Amino acid sequence: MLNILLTLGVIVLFYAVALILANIVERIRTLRGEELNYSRNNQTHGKLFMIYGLFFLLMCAFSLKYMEFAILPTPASNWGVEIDKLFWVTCWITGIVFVITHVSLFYFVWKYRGREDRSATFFAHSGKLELIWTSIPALTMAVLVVMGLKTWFNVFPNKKTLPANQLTIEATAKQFNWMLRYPGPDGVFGKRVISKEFISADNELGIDWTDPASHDDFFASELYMVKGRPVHFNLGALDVLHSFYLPHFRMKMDCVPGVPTGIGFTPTLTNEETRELLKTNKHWAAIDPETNEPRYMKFNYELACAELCGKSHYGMMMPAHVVSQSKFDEWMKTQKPFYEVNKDKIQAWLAARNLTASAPEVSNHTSFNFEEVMKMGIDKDAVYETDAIEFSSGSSELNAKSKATLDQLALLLEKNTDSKIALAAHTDSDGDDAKNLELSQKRADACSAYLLTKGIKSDRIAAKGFGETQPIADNASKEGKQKNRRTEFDFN
Ligand SMILES: [Cu+2]
Repeated sequence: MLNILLTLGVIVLFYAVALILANIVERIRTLRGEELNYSRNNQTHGKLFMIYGLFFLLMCAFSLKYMEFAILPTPASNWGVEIDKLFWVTCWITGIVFVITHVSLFYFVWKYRGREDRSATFFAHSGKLELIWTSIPALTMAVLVVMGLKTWFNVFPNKKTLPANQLTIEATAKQFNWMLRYPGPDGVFGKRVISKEFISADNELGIDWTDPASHDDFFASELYMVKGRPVHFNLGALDVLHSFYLPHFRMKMDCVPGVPTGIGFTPTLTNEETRELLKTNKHWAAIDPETNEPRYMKFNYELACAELCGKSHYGMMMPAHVVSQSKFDEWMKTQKPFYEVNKDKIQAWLAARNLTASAPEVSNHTSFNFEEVMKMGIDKDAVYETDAIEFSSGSSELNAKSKATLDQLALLLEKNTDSKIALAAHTDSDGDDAKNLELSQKRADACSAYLLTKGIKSDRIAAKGFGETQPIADNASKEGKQKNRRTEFDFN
């Protein structure tokens, strides 16, 4: 700080001395009776101006290079890549215009300086000139706007169908933190009731504890997402405007009290991968005196609030992590459902209102976990569900992930030679009933055909499509639909 003040002081003094010297020279000339030579003066000033212009442009280039480390690293989301492309196209266009206009500005000051032997041309109007300086910026703007709109429609698609394996997280902002609610293992959020009855200091979101889906919902103190798995945030705010901001993913959306908003993307880089990228960044590669390690070792993504929402606005920072599905599952296991932690309080609250928390339905449906089944053996009473056998909309073609799951089933059948498998494919209620039935049959058949290629005898496989006839959740909600699109199998 002192250094900067000293440097500034020296510059000011230097300027003052130059001014005084110039004044003295001028006075001496007047005393000597020399006439002021405006032409020569203007020429000197014009040249000085050009030198200054060059210095200015060089300083711009230098500061750009000097501050390069502060530019955000490679975007960690699919849309981030597109948004960065737009950003850089805009920077290049404006940068080129900046250089052209500034070079011309400083050059013209010298070229058109006042000279005694020439006078300025005057014209009031030129249609051609106006056409040029209107159409070029208009065209450039049109190109930028069209490119921007294209990206916008990608980021906010008007699509009803969601990716089958999408992770949905609810983020509610308040002064001054984020409440991140995960739907728990069932993938369904407990309902919320916005009424005085339900909302209290203990239940700020007004979660309806009579809804069994709420019993496994948990609040996370740090944001966890899965690499390569689409994530969607349902956004809200309790008090004032906030803004959900994930700079490393180039994602930002307002949180408005009373108006639900949302944003979604697919994380593409784990924290570990971004740390790797930051190794070459001079700020992040520098040793942190507190830990004696390079700073990048401690790097995490950030969730921040981008709306100046009050005096502790800056405190709305939360670490964010992108991890593999297996690490995410491990983390999920460490999270305690809010209902479990506060069971006594909630039970008392329910009892005071003569309400009961309806018990989760007893079901023999269980989600398929290959390692577990390998270890524990096949449960012949259970119906296994999996979303790892997935098909793109309207298709019955197996992708690599689905084949990998079927490979696991083939292994289990090889191991349990006395078992048979019954495969059942289900769809949600979107589209024509008969077509859904036909499609689900084709999908079940595709699974069975694949198992045949793995050497499983056809008399051990049964495959049936049920279309939309056997929903296990409400088709009115996206989450419900996602649960209904499933493949089930049981061993007998
Ligand atoms: Cu805020």
